[in-house]
Amino acid sequence: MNNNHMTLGEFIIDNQKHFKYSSGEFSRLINAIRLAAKAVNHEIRKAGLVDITGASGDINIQGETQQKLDVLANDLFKQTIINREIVCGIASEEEDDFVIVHGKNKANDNKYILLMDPLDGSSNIDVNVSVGTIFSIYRRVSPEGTPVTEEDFLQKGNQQVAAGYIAYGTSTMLVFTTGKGVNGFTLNPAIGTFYLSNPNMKFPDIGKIYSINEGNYVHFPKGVKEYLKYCQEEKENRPYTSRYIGSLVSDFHRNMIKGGIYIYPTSAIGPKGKLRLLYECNPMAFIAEQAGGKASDGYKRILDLKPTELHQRVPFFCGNTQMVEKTEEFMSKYPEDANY
Ligand code: P6P
Repeated sequence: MNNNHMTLGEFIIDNQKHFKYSSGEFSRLINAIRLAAKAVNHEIRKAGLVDITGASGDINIQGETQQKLDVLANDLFKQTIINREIVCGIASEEEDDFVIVHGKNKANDNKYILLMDPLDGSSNIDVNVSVGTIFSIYRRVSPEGTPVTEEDFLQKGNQQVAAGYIAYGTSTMLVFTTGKGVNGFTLNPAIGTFYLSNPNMKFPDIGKIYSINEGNYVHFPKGVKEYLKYCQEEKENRPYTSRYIGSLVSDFHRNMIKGGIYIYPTSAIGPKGKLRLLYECNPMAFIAEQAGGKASDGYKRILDLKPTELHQRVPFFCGNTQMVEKTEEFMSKYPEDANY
């Protein structure tokens, strides 16, 4: 990495004037996420060693003190964010309910809430496949100085002030948006600094990759089955290519760079789909739209969906605008409740 690339710290300073809320708070938010990302990255990079040598860090050979990595990631992000005195509440895939964060003074005047999937795809750790962290940030809607409420977490995705992910892949990348486009930063592990490696990320106009777990084909809605057959036809620059890592962050990141669509639909065995609206679909949808892409549940814009519960699942079609619109064309042939 030649050092004429801007660092994340410099980028934050240069861009905090664009953050439509308090600039200092934006900086503290992203700095906290940056610190937690480096800590989680460190744990992930040595995960395979714990069972072999136990020599890594303060974890003994039996791994007795080793927490499951997704719980460890959850605790690292939660503690780092809380210590920064910036949020009044946190929701996480690893927490049954939202966490009320009291500021130093009892009356909590922190203005933001954070929602996260601290380690998405964590089952891939055992087979050395990339995983990711996904985060989403809103301003609270309940009165400042009072404890955060569920209403704060059930805002529509179109109210997000920032969203991003960390991809723990062949390199570690932090990719985020505050509504002014999408920028990607790559960690130089030798010095622990994130550098702006992918400025102003955009989906290519044409996408030719589809990412879906075709093992569930027999359970898919008719519209999805017909779309897959469309992708596999020998005509009009098709067939497309199928690529599915089984890690949302990695599949999304590749599709944003190379052009593609990620689909996790409802199925006869999963009537609501698998992915969570609040801390997986909404943040990825915000990023996708900021990168010129689209995200829907097959019928409606993800960011316009009104959440009803913290861990609710929704079908997810996300990627190149033209590919998402083609899937919606097939899905619209069948009413939502008669798609099997
Ligand atoms: P399946 C990981 O558990 C995850 O939430 C996403 O990261 C990934 O795309 C999907 O589930 C994989 O699910 O059912 O295909 O194994």
